[in-house]
Amino acid sequence: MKAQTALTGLVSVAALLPDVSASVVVIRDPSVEQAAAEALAVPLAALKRAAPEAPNGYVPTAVDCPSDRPTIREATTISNNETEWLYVRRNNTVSAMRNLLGRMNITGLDTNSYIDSAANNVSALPNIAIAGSGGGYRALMNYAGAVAAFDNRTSNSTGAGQLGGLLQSSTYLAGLSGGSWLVGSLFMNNFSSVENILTQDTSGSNSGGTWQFGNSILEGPESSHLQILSTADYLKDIYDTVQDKNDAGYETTITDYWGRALSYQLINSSMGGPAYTFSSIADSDQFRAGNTPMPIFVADGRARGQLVIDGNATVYEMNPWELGSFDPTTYAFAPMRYLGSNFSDGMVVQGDKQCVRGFDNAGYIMGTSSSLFNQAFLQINGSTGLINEALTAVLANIGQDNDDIANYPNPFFGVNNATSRVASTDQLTLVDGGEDLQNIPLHPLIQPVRNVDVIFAIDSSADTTADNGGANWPNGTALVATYQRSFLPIANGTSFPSIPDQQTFVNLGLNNRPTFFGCDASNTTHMTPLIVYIPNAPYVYHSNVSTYDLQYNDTERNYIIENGYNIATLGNGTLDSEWPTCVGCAILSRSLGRTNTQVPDVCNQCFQRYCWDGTRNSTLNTTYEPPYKLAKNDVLSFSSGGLQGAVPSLAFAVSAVAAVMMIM
Ligand SMILES: *[C@@H]1O[C@H](CO)[C@@H](O)[C@H](O)[C@H]1NC(C)=O
Ligand SMILES: *[C@@H]1O[C@H](CO)[C@@H](O)[C@H](O)[C@H]1NC(C)=O
Ligand SMILES: *[C@@H]1O[C@H](CO)[C@@H](O)[C@H](O)[C@H]1NC(C)=O
Ligand SMILES: *[C@@H]1O[C@H](CO)[C@@H](O)[C@H](O)[C@H]1NC(C)=O
Ligand SMILES: *[C@@H]1O[C@H](CO)[C@@H](O)[C@H](O)[C@H]1NC(C)=O
Ligand SMILES: *[C@@H]1O[C@H](CO)[C@@H](O)[C@H](O)[C@H]1NC(C)=O
Ligand SMILES: *[C@@H]1O[C@H](CO)[C@@H](O)[C@H](O)[C@H]1NC(C)=O
Ligand SMILES: *[C@@H]1O[C@H](CO)[C@@H](O)[C@H](O)[C@H]1NC(C)=O
Ligand SMILES: *[C@@H]1O[C@H](CO)[C@@H](O)[C@H](O)[C@H]1NC(C)=O
Ligand SMILES: *[C@@H]1O[C@H](CO)[C@@H](O)[C@H](O)[C@H]1NC(C)=O
Ligand SMILES: *[C@@H]1O[C@H](CO)[C@@H](O)[C@H](O)[C@H]1NC(C)=O
Ligand SMILES: CC(=O)N[C@H]1CO[C@H](CO)[C@@H](O)[C@@H]1O
Repeated sequence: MKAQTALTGLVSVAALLPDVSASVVVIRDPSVEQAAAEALAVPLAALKRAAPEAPNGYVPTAVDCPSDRPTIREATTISNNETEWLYVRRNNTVSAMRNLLGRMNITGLDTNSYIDSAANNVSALPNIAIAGSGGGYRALMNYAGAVAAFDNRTSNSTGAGQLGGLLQSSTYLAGLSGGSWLVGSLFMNNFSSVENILTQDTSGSNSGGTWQFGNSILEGPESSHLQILSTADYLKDIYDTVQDKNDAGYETTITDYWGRALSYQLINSSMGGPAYTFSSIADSDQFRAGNTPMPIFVADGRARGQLVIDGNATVYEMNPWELGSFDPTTYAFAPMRYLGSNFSDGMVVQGDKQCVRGFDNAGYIMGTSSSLFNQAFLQINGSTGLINEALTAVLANIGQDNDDIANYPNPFFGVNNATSRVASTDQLTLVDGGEDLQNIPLHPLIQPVRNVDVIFAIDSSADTTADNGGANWPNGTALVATYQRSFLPIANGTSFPSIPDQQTFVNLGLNNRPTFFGCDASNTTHMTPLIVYIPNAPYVYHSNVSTYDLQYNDTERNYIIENGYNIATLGNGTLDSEWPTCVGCAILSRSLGRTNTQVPDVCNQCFQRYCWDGTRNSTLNTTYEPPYKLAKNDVLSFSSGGLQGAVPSLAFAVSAVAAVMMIM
């Protein structure tokens, strides 16, 4: 139950800065000056985390351009910012990798001296990426479990059977849709560990930590930073901030509401931190010092009026410095910090106050990668019963008005006129990165200019449709989509390991245990990373909850995260005590090839066990009911009954958004 208290109207920003005792009380619904005061409070603190640095909260604001005016660059390579940052980060991964591989018991290879010699020869050093798929809260939680397992700050994560330190060894941490919520939430919270985020709230259910999923996203969390929050105030705040952006002349869409609502659940700051920008990550101390990997989100381009998306869609990435695409249909990058500015022919138009700051609101960027409303619309056309006519009408309206996309004043206007699809459009219209079925954010990681060696691909997709508990598991669709796209002209020099059809995935159990693809580097014409595919499966909990379930109590949240931890570690080595060795071999594989180093026997044994060997079995079989992978006494169950009726959450969510838009 929520109650209005004397605290309502006041919010404390002390917990913006968990390690600092400074406490600033600001007024709710702040004016421009008040918001500026809140933003100013932050530099007072010693620690510079991703920050509420937008000049005017959620509302983008025109400012004077810096002396070197922002420009659009061609996508021939990565940005200078990334190149410079890589130098620092990759150097930092040396000792992390040395520690990690040293624990992995790779008999026959002196990993210490191997890594030490690679330290002076960056082309020998393994280059690791981690990618988390879409799939709503299921994806957020499953990815959180895997990232916790990879994080050496997690308790006991550096013991036998464990993989702690893989996160510290990695260069890139990518997220798509629900996967971007996890990555975004970690970065907006000063790259806290998952364990730290979870232990912020220890007093039972829905007790006020950052990840309060017990209330649906349209009800709002119980509290926002020590402040009891009523649903009405929550919705009004969301509505008001979006309205203010609209009044300032920016065309808003349903993604604005969605992004604001997500912020309340993912950003540990009062009122969902309306002034937190994605580009502020680039300025945070931890990131600049190369103590974290580089976050990358993915979204798809979708023209107005177009509903179905296929492999020819332009894939965009968002990173702390830039938004753009390597695809020839755009082939350019824009500075993240100045999104919203009036760019033309690759430059901001001349004049004072032509640069815009604050458009890259962190929630909006996460909302862009996950604007799944169009997807919902497509599903309704094919589904019956579940969703009522009224909702269908609402969604149809949204679809007709094209309100289901994220709008960006198009920074690529007049750029690459001959080949770009967006050279002559005013708005750049982006949608959920999974709509082209490439539901794992592999696209930025297979770009040859990034030289990634190995991608740990955490797949929480809901592909299977079988009854009896067999629905909402992955079946390899995301990998198949990326593989097939690699043959289209739009692939523009990227390539991908051979991937079998989905029925083979199911029949051979490739969707039920980790599988390596592309082990033989010589089997593809161009360089490809090795893919360590880690599919969602029931180890200790049936984590195949619906994408559209937007509500989880703390117990179920923790169970899904724990299941994810077990997926990544094979039950802490219970299912294969050599799993950490095999992960080490996957990390080293491409590097060993480049340095002409003999592959140790233990690695060859690993590859026999985990590499897909080219076998196919496409016999039609629609049954998929995976049993628990761990023994009964490891399986998690709820102690008492009290089953809550399942809320038709998407219906609720969408009608509530519509209600907010209409009522207020
Ligand atoms: C990115 O690099 C440019 C110069 O290439 C520099 O002016 C800018 O400050 C850098 N951005 C960040 C966030 O470090
Ligand atoms: C690389 O990292 C080591 C510590 O791990 C540090 O001593 C050294 O200065 C760094 N080198 C560069 C070029 O940043
Ligand atoms: C985790 O790894 C980092 C990078 O190698 C290292 O600095 C840190 O001490 C490690 N932390 C723990 C708890 O092992
Ligand atoms: C390391 O692997 C070897 C086999 O290559 C095995 O005999 C040994 O027991 C393992 N050591 C540990 C600590 O797991
Ligand atoms: C870590 O290991 C110790 C000793 O085995 C155990 O008591 C503790 O509960 C473990 N912590 C976690 C978070 O699993
Ligand atoms: C993608 O575009 C190419 C031409 O660039 C075309 O040949 C192909 O049919 C398209 N594929 C799909 C799936 O639309
Ligand atoms: C591209 O198109 C824009 C507007 O349509 C035009 O202003 C610009 O000159 C063109 N650029 C080139 C290089 O042709
Ligand atoms: C795999 O998933 C797709 C949806 O992503 C579905 O259409 C297809 O029927 C599934 N195939 C199998 C064999 O599970
Ligand atoms: C949490 O949710 C699960 C699944 O809906 C339910 O079985 C369980 O009783 C709930 N626990 C609490 C404490 O509400
Ligand atoms: C593996 O370790 C994690 C973290 O310590 C724990 O949550 C999980 O239950 C363990 N799994 C098994 C099967 O013991
Ligand atoms: C090797 O490449 C061929 C041709 O693309 C493909 O059919 C085969 O499945 C690949 N083998 C493996 C193990 O990936
Ligand atoms: C490797 C490759 O084909 N690169 C092309 C990608 O697209 C751009 C823009 O069309 C071309 O200039 C590159 O040559």
